[in-house]
Amino acid sequence: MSNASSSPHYRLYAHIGSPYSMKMRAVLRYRRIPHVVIGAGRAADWLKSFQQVRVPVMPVLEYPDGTFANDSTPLILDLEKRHADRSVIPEREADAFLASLIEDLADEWLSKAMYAYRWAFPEHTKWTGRLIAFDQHFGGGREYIERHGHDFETRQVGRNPLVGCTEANMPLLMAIAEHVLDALEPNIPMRPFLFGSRPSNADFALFGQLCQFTLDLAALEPCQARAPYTMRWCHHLHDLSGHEGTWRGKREDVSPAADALLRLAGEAYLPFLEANEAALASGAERVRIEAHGHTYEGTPFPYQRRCLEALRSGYAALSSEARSRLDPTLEAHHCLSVLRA
Ligand SMILES: N[C@@H](CCC(=O)N[C@@H](CS)C(=O)NCC(=O)O)C(=O)O
Repeated sequence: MSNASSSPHYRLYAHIGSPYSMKMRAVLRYRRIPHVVIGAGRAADWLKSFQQVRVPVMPVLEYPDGTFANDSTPLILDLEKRHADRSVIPEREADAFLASLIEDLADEWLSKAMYAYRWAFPEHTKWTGRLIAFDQHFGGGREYIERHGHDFETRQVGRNPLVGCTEANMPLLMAIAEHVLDALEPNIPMRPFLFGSRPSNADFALFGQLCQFTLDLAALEPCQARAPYTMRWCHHLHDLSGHEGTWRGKREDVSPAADALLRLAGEAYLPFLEANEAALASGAERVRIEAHGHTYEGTPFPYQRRCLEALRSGYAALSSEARSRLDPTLEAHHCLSVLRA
């Protein structure tokens, strides 16, 4: 029985190999919210934490009052209500909306490239399985780790078709990673964050996925060669507890990286969300899009329909002033019609 109810801090059940775990841990650290991480070697505890939430996905956050919740996007928003300092939601309304769109793109689209790098390169998955089992069963001994590593690898590779990491989709999945790295790399040396000199929920979401590229064997070399500063940036984002910055000033534009990411949203991610919604509505078993000269075909998911609904209601809730500021950019990047639908 945990004594969390009398404990003044949060407990994050998390792993270094879990992108959303790293996103949440980085937010808690940056925001200086007292917490401990239940990770390496605490497999039994985080499995128990899964029993406290509706959908067993990582990370799970245990609140100081002993309640549990997961799903990083609403968790981050909930922490905003409970803690005032060092917010990660940009203060300008229009920027906050763009940040939510980029956060979503990172969580739901870049994540497919992350999964592909991790589990769709057969020459690497044996070691990936073992290394993640090492994290989960830290100190468990080589034999135990290797047995669990093999089981984990088998399970995760078996999920490739479900998450869209098929051979036919690989060119598109790799193009997602390349577009994101190319959006960030030229800007990161001068402007490490998208909406000023402090990090937003969008920066942390991108980081969550990208920091896995610094761990995964298939991603390491190509990403390092393509985007060395972005890879290094990931190591900084892990702990920005000492960072001080401001949101952008009136005369300062959003980073050109945000613009490039919006272009990616308009070319691929939002069309994917729209096709996903249409497939669910018509009962089609497959969702299919063309983007960047490649094809993506996969299983439709209700979770991603909810993502689209959330983006649309975020757009609909904007003040007319914010909307008139945003619309030309959204229109130029082919994002507007999907958001208005
Ligand atoms: N939308 C969730 C996604 C969380 C998620 O998918 N977590 C992965 C690990 S990174 C997971 O636990 N997958 C289930 C599994 O591996 O059994 C979030 O933002 O937190």
